[in-house]
Amino acid sequence: MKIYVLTLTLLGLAACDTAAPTGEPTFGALCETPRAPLLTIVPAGTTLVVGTSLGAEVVVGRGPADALAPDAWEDGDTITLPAADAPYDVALFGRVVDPRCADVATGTFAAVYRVAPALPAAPGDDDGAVALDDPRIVGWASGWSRYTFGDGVDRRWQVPPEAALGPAGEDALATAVLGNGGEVVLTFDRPLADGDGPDLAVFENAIDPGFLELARVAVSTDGVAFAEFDTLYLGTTPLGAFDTHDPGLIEGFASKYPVGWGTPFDLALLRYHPAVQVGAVDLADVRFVRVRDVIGDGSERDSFGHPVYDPTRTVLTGGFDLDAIAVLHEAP
Ligand SMILES: [Ca+2]
Ligand SMILES: [Ca+2]
Repeated sequence: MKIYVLTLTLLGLAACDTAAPTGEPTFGALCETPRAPLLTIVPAGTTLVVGTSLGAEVVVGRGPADALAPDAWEDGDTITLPAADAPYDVALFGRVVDPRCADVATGTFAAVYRVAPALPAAPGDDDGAVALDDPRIVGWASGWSRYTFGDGVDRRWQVPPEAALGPAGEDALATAVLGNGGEVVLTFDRPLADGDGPDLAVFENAIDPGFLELARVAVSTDGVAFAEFDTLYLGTTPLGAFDTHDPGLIEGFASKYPVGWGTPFDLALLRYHPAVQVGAVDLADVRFVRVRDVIGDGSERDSFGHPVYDPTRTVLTGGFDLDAIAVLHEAP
């Protein structure tokens, strides 16, 4: 039985709705709308598993980008995106066929994937990187509600994360230092909302295109339930503390780009997240954005189950260094 790997990292929200301590799971969880990792762009050759938290039987299908239904339903829960003709857009679908769900209305997963020969590696590679003076920016994070720094943070950097508030800049030292495994939650004057294209952009302080540290980004309406963006990491080699990343191996993490360029995030990619599906996170009313440093020793996994490597183990300004979070769409 294939169980979609993302479910291993859900926030406990699905868990409370999924199973009694013993015995059969509830039908509501068993028959949930299936999903696959959703990213702005995926490389050709990617294999997607469409599944549910509890591994209900799923069929999948594909069609043209404007299709409302698949050309045909295919057995199995897996789709591999072919390399031929990339770049291209394709619509993928999935639905639960488990007979125990026959009497339960379940939703259909439907998403358009942008398939490229390879992931973009630099701003300007058709990747949607957001410049710090991008005219689409309508605001910046203005407050914070939580800051828990990890290890590897020198005492001088153990200060409230005020440096991450307001506009991004070119000063690589004006950042909130998260430390290894640390996290910060920022707040905004007005809620963010899902509009056309990216809705927020996260800026780090990398002074060199590969001198990146990775973080996971999640959003919340109430500051309690968070929906975390899917991630893809294609590197296979552990990185020492002063090694550099290849940005072309990274998608869905902050940060992919050097100082002055923000990594875009589209709230629409979270529409099948269980926290959104049950209404705990409202994509038209996002009030909190969480940025959490990735422990880069390979112990953490991306949404596809790959180990994630990040410079390990960094000190002084260890971990992700958050410069700013830009708002591209806010609630009316
Ligand atoms: Ca959007
Ligand atoms: Ca890290």
